[in-house]
Amino acid sequence: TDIISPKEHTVVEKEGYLLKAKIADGGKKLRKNWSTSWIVLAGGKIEFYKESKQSALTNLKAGYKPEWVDLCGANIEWTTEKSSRKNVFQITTISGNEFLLQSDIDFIILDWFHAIKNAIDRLPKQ
Ligand code: I3P
Repeated sequence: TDIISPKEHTVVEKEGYLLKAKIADGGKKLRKNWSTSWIVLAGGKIEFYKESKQSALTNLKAGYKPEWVDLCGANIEWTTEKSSRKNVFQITTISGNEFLLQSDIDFIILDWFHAIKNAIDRLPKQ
């Protein structure tokens, strides 16, 4: 696991709130449970914070490590089948983790889709 620390000079490419649901872990299906997450795209990975950005930063200083996904070799695609919600895309990692991300606001979810897709395309495939 990893955290964003000022020491690492990690460039944050994008950050913001989205609805998130993890639907598989290591290929094993999980019960869908949507929750708002503070999401940070940086250094070829995405970090998911359960709380607000402010408390996330406080927890980071205390050594709390967020959930994160390695985008190396990951796949991103829009889906209309895995949710009744609009504006949903899925990220699937090499390790078989599957996440749905959603926003009701079209430009917000489009910006996120393109930012994550660009990050994936810049990374090695394995
Ligand atoms: C699920 C919950 C999800 C919903 C899902 C339900 O019920 O309402 O929000 O997904 O639909 O099964 P529960 O909380 O009892 O697990 P969406 O909001 O994405 O539609 P699904 O079974 O069609 O995936």
